Amino acid sequence: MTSTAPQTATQHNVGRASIPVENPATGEVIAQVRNMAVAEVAELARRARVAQPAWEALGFDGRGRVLRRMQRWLMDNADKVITTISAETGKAYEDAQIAELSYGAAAFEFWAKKAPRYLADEKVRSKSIFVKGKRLMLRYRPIGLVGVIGPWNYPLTNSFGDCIPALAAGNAVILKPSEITPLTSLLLAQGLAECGLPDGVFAVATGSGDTGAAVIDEVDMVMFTGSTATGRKVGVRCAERLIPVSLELGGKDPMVVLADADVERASNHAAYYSMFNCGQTCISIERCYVEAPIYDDFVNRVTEKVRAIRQGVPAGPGSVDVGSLTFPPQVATVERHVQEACERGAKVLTGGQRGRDKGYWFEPTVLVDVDHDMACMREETFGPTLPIMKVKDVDEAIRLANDSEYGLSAAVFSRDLARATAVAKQLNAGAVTVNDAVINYLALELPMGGAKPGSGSGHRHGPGGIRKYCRQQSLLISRINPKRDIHMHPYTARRTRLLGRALAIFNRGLK
Ligand code: TXE
Repeated sequence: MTSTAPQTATQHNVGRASIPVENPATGEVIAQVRNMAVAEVAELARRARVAQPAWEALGFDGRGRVLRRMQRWLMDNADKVITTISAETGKAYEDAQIAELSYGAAAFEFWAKKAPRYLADEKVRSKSIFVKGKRLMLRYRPIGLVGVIGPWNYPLTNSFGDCIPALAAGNAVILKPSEITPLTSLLLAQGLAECGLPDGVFAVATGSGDTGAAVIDEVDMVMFTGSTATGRKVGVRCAERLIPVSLELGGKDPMVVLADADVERASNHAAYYSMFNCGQTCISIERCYVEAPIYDDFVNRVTEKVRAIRQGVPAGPGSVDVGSLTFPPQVATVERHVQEACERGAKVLTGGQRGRDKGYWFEPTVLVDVDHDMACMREETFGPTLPIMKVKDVDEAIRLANDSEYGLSAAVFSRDLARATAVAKQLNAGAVTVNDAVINYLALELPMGGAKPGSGSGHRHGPGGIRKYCRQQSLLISRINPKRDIHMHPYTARRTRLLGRALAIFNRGLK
């Protein structure tokens, strides 16, 4: 994997004091941001640690008020937020509206509402004879200072989005956005300040991978989203510091289409969710397995739909369906996967070429006659390609879908819901959708995370999506308090016998 891994953004920026931010759809430099050094990150951390206790002391209601104000702020500034995201990622206006703005607004409301429930003190009952009559309680306390290190494909959802539950839990947060897309995070930091977030509680550490490493060295917990290769480095550094880490890494998400599927619905989902956000979604459809009887029909429909996609420089609502790639080296990765597949016998049904205009472009592409020796079926392409493979039966589809180092997401299409659900349960992925795809990410109640190491460890969303930003504290409160408890020194034969009898009765009772 290492020899074919794409160049990282960090390699472009080593030693620079500032980093140019490009609009990847035009190639134009639209801003410069600081490439923060170790000392600057340390100062952000110092200020965050000073500010955190008062933020925690505000309680769920006080923090929830700030978060709900931010939900309104996002909607009041919707066009500005969408335009900023679109300018630094090259994505279509609607891609930013559907998957970023709508997610962000919902997430502020969700965590403001759910934090008090998910983090409420829990009464615990114990069978231990030694704690009879004592009060036992489990509490969730904020971990302190959380570092969120994010990627470039969804600057609001995947990067800033993880800061929301961390803040709702009462932590201070330092966000290290991708050096490719830092502007959305800076805009949202301004929004949080306008909504009354106390100074220092949230900071954006702009910079390259070295800045990210400096963040890890300062914080009490890390939430990382990005490549499997960098995730491994982040995991090692966290292990050296003995701090917890949650990793959301790559995906090579399969779609299985059974012979009794609604071919029109399945092909619409395949075409849309493979090309949405120019294919740069960790849970997008990256490869497709279709049972032989409907294969030709499915391929024809998908090809027709992908051919009709309007790709171009986003210029507001409705202007294009798909924008550019965001990360410059991604063009070479996508091209390599398509070329290598063709050299080994695959066929391009539509697309297949990089764009010639300024910016970073690759055409929406459908590939057939592919097999599992090809990079396009094994490595994360993270671009606008859909390789489709014919399978003889459902067992072959399941075997091939599971033949991957990744296990983030998967989809099954069939009119027989019971059968599709049974297939879904056999797929080794953190989340599986039936007759749908990707949309599970917007159900914040439902955990999402990798089922195999290549896709990371830990989850976002659901109760675990906020508890991971907390330390568990167990409390035991003794209410009946004799001067000395029966099991204490000095040990005597009589008391030992009594205790033995009590244990025997107690453990028989447990049967
Ligand atoms: O990712 P990195 P890059 C995949 C996609 C892409 C490849 C590389 O295939 O081609 O990853 O993209 C920070 N310590 N995905 O280079 O390196 C870095 O600055 C601490 C899939 O952008 O993983 C950025 O903020 N931090 C993915 C973040 O890590 C470090 C989404 C992610 O960068 C660091 C994006 C270090 N040593 C890309 N080195 C998905 N699963 O959604 C870098 N960083």
